[in-house]
Amino acid sequence: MTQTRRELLAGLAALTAARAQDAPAVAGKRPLILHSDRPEDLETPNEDLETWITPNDAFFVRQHLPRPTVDPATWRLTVSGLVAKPLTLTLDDLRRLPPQRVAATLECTGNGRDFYRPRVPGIQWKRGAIGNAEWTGPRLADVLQLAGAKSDAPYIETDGADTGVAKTPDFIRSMPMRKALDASTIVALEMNGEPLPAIHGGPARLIVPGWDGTSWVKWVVRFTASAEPNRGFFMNPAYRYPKYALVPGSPPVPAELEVIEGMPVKSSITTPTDQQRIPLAPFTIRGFAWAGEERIVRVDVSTDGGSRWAAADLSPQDLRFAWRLWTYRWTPQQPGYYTVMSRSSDSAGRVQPIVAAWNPSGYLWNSIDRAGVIVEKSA
Ligand SMILES: Nc1nc2c(c(=O)[nH]1)N[C@H]1C(S)=C(S)[C@@H](COP(=O)(O)O)O[C@H]1N2
Ligand SMILES: [Mo]
Repeated sequence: MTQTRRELLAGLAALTAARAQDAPAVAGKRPLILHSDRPEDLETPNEDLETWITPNDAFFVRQHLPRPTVDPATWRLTVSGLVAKPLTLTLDDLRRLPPQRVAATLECTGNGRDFYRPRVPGIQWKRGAIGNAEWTGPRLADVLQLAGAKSDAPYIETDGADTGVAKTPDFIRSMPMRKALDASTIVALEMNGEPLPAIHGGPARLIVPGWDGTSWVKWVVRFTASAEPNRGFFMNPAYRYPKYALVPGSPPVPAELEVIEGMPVKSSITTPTDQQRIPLAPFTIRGFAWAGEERIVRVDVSTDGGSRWAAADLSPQDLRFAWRLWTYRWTPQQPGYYTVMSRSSDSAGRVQPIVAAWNPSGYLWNSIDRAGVIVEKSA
């Protein structure tokens, strides 16, 4: 008997899925949600966001330009600008500085863009352009001090080894000296106890705890102490957010946009996934919550579309800059359709909003999260 067209297609789909499992699309990564493979833009699926440390092979990836190949042996870092003596450092020079370990969540500014209405162009990230890791390396303050950077120089500019291609300019960022000198701002050489993977900026990248991922420059090759912020594309107009809420769908007003720094309070539901079917039995709802430079102080969960709320259990880590996992034990009383929601609150009194402020680039999505669940009578 000949195969029907539908059987044939199903067979092909199964084969493709099996191949995807055999050979992850990107070396060193388990299969992730692939938004682009050149340059790699990979999103972490919900099931890999349920451990406090996100494993390196499951950590999301975002880059704007072709990934540079950097040989740690010949890699050099220059420190220039408003400094007493400009310097060129090797990896060993950095290793000689006191190592600082920082647990911090890295989130892409565009995480959750897929949820904005009206839709916004750009990578349609859902919940997974985020991860939490332990980063180790010298303090940026110590690196700058080697060169005698003037602490009254207002800005530090950082360039990575990637370079501009076609219409995409070089990736350069700058940040105020106040954040550069913070003891938690480091030049990471390690991620979760391993040498920093090349795809995450190895051999060295910036860790700017609590700030959006764009500040976390990968493959750093130059720090310049400067009097002015960098004015390149990745500081202006990219990665800016309106100073006041805009009418959804309206065009950006460039003069009324500002640089994004600390991240807002948010939580995400990782279990259940939207429209999941579960049996009528006790069930653990799971997720993560974080608050940029603040701490998460509570997460509330609703299983009835936001009518009644109850506190979730938080993971023990209560650290600035790092996320907290939360769980909520739920015993649905009868079969039916439920809307599960999560809402976090932080140490600055911020509470996750019902409506995230729409903005032309789809940044900083932080609406109260939700998932629809179908509870079925057990067989
Ligand atoms: N040199 C360089 N650094 C970069 C980027 C880049 O394109 N080039 N992308 C930034 C952005 S927007 C994000 S969200 C994070 C992502 O880090 P990851 O790929 O390690 O997850 O890196 C940042 N650092
Ligand atoms: Mo990003």
